[in-house]
Amino acid sequence: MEFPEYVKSEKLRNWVQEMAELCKPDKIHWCDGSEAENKELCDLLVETGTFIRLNPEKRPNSFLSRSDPSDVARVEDRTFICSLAKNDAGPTNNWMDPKEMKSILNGLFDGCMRGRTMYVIPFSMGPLGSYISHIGVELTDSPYVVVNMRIMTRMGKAVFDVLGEDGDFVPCMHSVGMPLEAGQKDIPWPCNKEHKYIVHFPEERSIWSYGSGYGGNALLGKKCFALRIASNIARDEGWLAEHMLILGIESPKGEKTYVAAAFPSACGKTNFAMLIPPDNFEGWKVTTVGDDIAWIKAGPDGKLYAINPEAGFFGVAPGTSDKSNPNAMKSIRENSIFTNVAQTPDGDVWWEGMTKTPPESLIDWQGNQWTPDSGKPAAHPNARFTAPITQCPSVDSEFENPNGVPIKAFIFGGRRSDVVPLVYQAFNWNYGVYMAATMGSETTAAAAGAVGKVRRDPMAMLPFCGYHMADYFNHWLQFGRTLSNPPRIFGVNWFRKDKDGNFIWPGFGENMRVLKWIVERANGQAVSIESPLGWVPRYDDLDWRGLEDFTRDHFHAIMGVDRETWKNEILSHDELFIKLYDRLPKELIFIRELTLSSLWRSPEHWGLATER
Ligand code: TSX
Ligand code: MN
Repeated sequence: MEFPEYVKSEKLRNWVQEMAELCKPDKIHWCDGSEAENKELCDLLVETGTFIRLNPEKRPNSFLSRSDPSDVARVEDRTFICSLAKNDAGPTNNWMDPKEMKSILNGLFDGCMRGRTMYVIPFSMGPLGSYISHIGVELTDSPYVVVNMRIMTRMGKAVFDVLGEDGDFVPCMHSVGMPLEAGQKDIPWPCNKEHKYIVHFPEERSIWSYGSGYGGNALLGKKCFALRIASNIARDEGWLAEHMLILGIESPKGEKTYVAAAFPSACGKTNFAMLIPPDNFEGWKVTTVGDDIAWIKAGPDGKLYAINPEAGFFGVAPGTSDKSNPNAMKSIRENSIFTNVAQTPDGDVWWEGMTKTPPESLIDWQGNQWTPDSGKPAAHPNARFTAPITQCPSVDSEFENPNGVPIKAFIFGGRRSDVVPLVYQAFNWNYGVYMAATMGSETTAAAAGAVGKVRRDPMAMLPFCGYHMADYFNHWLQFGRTLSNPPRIFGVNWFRKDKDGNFIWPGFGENMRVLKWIVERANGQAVSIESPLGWVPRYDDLDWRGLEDFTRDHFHAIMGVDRETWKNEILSHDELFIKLYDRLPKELIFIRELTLSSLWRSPEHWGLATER
């Protein structure tokens, strides 16, 4: 087998050779990440029908892709953590014995790339050469994956220089699981309808994915590496790999503060990462470091520093509009890939929520003619855009800084129509970990199952933690003990409703008012009072310029902490705790008891508490 001379790593050479012998591709293509290579692959994808070139006048250098209707989302029930010991994966992950799984995978991958090209994708998660970054190499038979990985990661030849002769990398095996027999014609979206496996070997730090070409199942740098495998590395090495956006807030005085925030799905995480402050907030600016994943390490000065391991957005398209997120709309004006959105007659894209009135006719995500009275969505609810972060108007100046950005606060938030107040600050790190561990979100129509039921999603990591969730809580607690000045931890809820079922809080850009208080609290500037849940602002502690309609009564409706309701909320935390009982840190049990005991302080008396 021939190797490019710039590939010096024996470990990499041996692995590629071994995998090629297993998968038996017709050809091997070493990706260099160049413009020319990308053009060639996009042309190829257009030729084979995987890509439709969008109107270059409307959407330059952009493409539409329609997946197989059976391959439209991450497959959680086919996702496995194959640790040596079953209980190291914990009760919230699927597990299989690694030996048994390897034998299944060896069977499936044997000859799986016949008739296809195997692409070798070298990529860095995080700025090239940063002490926080890690390298991966994905082998795939999908050129769609290659061009998406080029946007989502730092991909290309330069990665081999960082890897050198004996650098470490995470091997990521991927196949769509549809070999081409001699003479068999390829189809636009090859995948395997019978067998899908998204497999992680945490001790070996490797990933095997079979049967799907979609999103997190196939772009292995994202959820598989940057969260499931990285969470294992982070636990062993004493840092954090989190499902968090990172944003910067600049005050009129030019002070810059960075925060990281975790939200479960359907809470508008990408919108928050690209927030535009209201007009009255002159001089305040929000900048975007990342919208999905944060890798966070203590720096030499004892502060926490975060990088975004990704280089692109893989965002949910439906609901994204010039109203909900102008920065996202500008990020996808060109050089973008759209998957499972609808196509307009003039060769552009459309999805539900992009405009108030839908176009009169469209081609829907399955390639069929569509009109507004078709009675079904034109875009798949999980349709996505892939776009480079650097195209975002609010991209932070330090996005490429290999040292990361200093994190002053963590924010956790779910979608709760009741119970949880607009904003509150944990008393200390351990209380914050409790708040984050018990975070819940109400299911929306977009997710499977009953609508409006609270689902616990600790730190928004339930589908992404690559080991026992209780060990993960313990890692958070232990991590806090190592910090002399840990970031402050906040809870938020944009989704509280009144008795008539209307959202009380206007949300979106107005969230800047909450963010401002959070930043000032984290910097020791704003005051608050004590509530049973933590420190909370009074009405006058928030900046209401331009939102005078939002009265004290509204504020009390959205900040209220009803004793009975909260008692039931805390009792309901048991369900999660019992599930994790065998490794649950005792701190969380104690804090649960202490919070229950504090609820007996009357809300009427909070206002008398001393400002702090
Ligand atoms: O993203 C959202 N954010 C965060 C923005 C920075 N969404 C969309 C969630 C679905 C992904 C929100 N939806 C937010 C929010 O803060 N708040 C709401 C609820 C809401 C919806 C509509 C209105 C107000 C609140 N008002 C009108 O439609 C006029
Ligand atoms: Mn995510």
